[in-house]
Amino acid sequence: MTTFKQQNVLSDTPGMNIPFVQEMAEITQHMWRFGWDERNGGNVSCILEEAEVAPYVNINKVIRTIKPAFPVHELAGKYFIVTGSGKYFKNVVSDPEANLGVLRVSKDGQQLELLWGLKNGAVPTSELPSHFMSHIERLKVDPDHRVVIHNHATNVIAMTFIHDLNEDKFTKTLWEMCTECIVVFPDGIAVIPWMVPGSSEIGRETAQKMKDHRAVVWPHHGIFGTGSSIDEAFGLIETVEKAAQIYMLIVNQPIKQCITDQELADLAKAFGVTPRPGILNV
Ligand code: 2HA
Ligand code: ZN
Repeated sequence: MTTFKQQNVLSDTPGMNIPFVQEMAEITQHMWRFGWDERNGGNVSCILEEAEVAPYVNINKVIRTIKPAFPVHELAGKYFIVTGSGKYFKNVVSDPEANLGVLRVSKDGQQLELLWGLKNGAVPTSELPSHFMSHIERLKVDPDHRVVIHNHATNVIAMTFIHDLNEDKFTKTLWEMCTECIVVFPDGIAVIPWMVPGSSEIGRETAQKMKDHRAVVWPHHGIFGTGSSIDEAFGLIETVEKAAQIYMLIVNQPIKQCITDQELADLAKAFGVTPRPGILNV
């Protein structure tokens, strides 16, 4: 009975009839419940097709324009749903229109055209430079790419205090923590130096890594994960975080056995994936 009532409340909430709004509301709620998005931590952006936006949002009515930190010619004409700056993931589900926005990059790449949401003058996530630059690089290597998720995955952050930040070593440790890791991220995990968040510099550094990785760790801050869908990007982060959690559980314990490099290589072969070269000693 309670569940039925709750569902009714949700579907009556403005925006929750829109499939891509509902998906964003659900994923931000999951991340908040995992403890990865305290306060206003984390941000999500997802590329939308005009054909999926048009049935729900008047694409000919620009509510207002917002100036991006830099012109984004590469994304001209593309539609996005994004989380808002300073907004709490906890609150998206009860008021998507205040916490999310649907935007189109103008034809000349100089403006963001707000089409839905970001009520009361809200603006897109402070990490939009990193998101946009990452979208640009991922689209070059993966035409199916659509989603960038940033969050403060707890054990990933913890691991950046005690583990070598060399990305091959970081990747190798994660691969060793759970059998499925090398299958989920054979391309490995990139790590950048600590930098000031929200800046174009951290955006450039992150995007540079996105040329050949789908996940980038920001030491002592969190992780960026990308994918062809919210499920893919979220699943990638979830898998990295799970491996980091195992690492944090075992790091101070005497290790009796582990997965060998040969076993990791056999695993990759069995699942038809190619591990990033130079990491396994086989
Ligand atoms: O504001 O996570 O990196 C949200 C953040 C900044
Ligand atoms: Zn952050």
